[in-house]
Amino acid sequence: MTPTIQPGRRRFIQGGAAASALASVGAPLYAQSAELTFKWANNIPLTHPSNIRIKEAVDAIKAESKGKVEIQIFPNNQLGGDTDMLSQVRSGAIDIFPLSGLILQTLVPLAGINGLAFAFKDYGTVWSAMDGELGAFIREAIGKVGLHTFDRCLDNGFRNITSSTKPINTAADLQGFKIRVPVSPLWTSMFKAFGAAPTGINFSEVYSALQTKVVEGQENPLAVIETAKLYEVQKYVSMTGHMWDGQWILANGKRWSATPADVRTLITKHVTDAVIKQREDIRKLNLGLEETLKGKGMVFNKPDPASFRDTLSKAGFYKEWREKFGNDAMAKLEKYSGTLA
Ligand code: X2X
Repeated sequence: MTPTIQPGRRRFIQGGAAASALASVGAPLYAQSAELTFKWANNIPLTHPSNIRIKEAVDAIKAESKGKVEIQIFPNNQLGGDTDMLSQVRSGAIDIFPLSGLILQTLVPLAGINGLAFAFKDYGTVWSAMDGELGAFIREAIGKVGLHTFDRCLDNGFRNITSSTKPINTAADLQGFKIRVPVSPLWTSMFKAFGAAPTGINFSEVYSALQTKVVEGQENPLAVIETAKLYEVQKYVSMTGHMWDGQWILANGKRWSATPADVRTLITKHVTDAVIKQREDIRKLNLGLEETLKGKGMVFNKPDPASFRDTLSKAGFYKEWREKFGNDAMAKLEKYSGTLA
């Protein structure tokens, strides 16, 4: 019996391997160029662990697909600020884009829930929640707006406040403090509840906003403060650890479902691998970065979280967000965080 040829069912990568074997016998060079290209864009420099690990994944995907699948990385807001990149991943101008759940909140309200102040006491709790029931619940909500979400999110980190004017020791120091926050309802609400004067600014504009003193301060994990060189325009780091933030890796839904299944599996495998390594990098980096940043002239202090938490409670912050997220969602979070009030 002669084998039936079913081109529609041929696996993309196998087909590619056969094609490139032919191509190597004196065929023109273009036959070896990638057949599927994806644009991956983000908001941070190439030196940040997220980009270092994603670059490794991209190289592995290219090698394993024999050059057929190529992901191009556009780091450091080259394709626009976060708000703009979010529109582009929805329209398909960008294929893959990691974004903080809190910024995604403008589109998927529930996605901000992990940013509730002081929800997570440590990384163990963060990953149980985000790789567990809470994360699954959030991904389901993201799926409803036509975006594919990879199962595991990148670590951005626990966030700390920096300032060019003064250290923040207690919540009272935040009264009237001009602080940049990412463009997100939860972030703005949190800093208003602290009594500060927050302005929503995309990360692409943060360095210049700090340099020109449009704002006095901002808040970010140490790995971002270091790789984006914010130490050049900020003096104090107050280790408030007021919230944990991570990035969901989003893909344009149509592009993703039109991608052959074996390519999706290949990309997912290497991206997941990169995320696991990236999380470990950030954890280790954060342990050593205090010394590095002190060496750049930054001054550190470690505030007691109590005054910050009390201020938020008294301002009705947790009550307001419990109503917005709803009891079901809050129950999923509080399974890991304990009661937030
Ligand atoms: O915009 C920020 O502050 C950053 C870099 O932490 C995020 O991606 C949310």
